Amino acid sequence: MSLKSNPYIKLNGGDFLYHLGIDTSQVNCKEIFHDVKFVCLGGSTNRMLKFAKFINENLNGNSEEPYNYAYKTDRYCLYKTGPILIANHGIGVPSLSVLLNEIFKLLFYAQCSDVIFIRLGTCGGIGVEAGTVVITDNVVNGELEPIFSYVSIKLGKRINITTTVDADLVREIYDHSSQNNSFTIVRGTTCSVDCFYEAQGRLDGALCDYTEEDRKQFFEKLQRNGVKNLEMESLGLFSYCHRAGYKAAMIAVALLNRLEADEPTSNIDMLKEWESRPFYTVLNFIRSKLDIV
Ligand code: R2B
Ligand code: URA
Repeated sequence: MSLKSNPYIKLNGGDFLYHLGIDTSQVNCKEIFHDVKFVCLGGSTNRMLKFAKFINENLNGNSEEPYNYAYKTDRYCLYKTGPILIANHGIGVPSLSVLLNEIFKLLFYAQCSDVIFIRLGTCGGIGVEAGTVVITDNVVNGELEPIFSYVSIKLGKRINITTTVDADLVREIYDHSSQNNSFTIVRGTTCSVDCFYEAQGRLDGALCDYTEEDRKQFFEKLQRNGVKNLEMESLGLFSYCHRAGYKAAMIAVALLNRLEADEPTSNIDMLKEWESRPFYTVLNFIRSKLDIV
């Protein structure tokens, strides 16, 4: 048996998942990971450890320190609590793509089925208040096209992949998340770009090749096109997951309203509280899927 998205990868071939530090000839992937149904991803290692603890406590009533399966490396962390795999992906699509390739292979070796990927992220809001949670229902690049673009060695060409978001999954997450929340949740288009500074129209980067007026026009264009947030991974997430045959969703908290500021607040306690808001949205959704009330 081989992987559908790559016939060269064989089930019993033996594989060193280098960036996770997992050697499949030493680790019994099927025994450990076979029951995985959700893969929850976020940028930072500490936030994902916090999320693993949160899920442990709220889903399993267990306060044990989660075990990091990727302990041999400091590139990524990898936790498992019940049917939920939790990892960090770093910043941007290149870092995310390395993790996704290795997680897709891990799920294949574990012979998992019907797995849903969810990114719990942070973002800059467009016309939404800081602290608002945005569920992506449409994704576009910096040119406002729903296209993920990469260069493949296939004929040395640029490949453009039209990228869509699963409307049923968005509805399901939204319907289950909008109960009992002390914060606002909205759905909207996410604009996914490759830089925190110039590609997001910031005036406070070290480099800036546009004017304040250009920036104003960019934000107006985003608003006219229903864009609610800016971030750096969702286009890659939706595109890679679709190619590998997985459903994916993106839930991100706005750290600021970009129509008002460039810099997120320096109030760390406030940032931490906002960053944990998508945890509740994901918990409600996973509970509903697992039929836990
Ligand atoms: C949101 O936050 C990070 C940049 O600060 C990046 O990973 C993203 O998409
Ligand atoms: N992440 C981003 O990519 N942009 C922001 O403004 C905040 C978080």
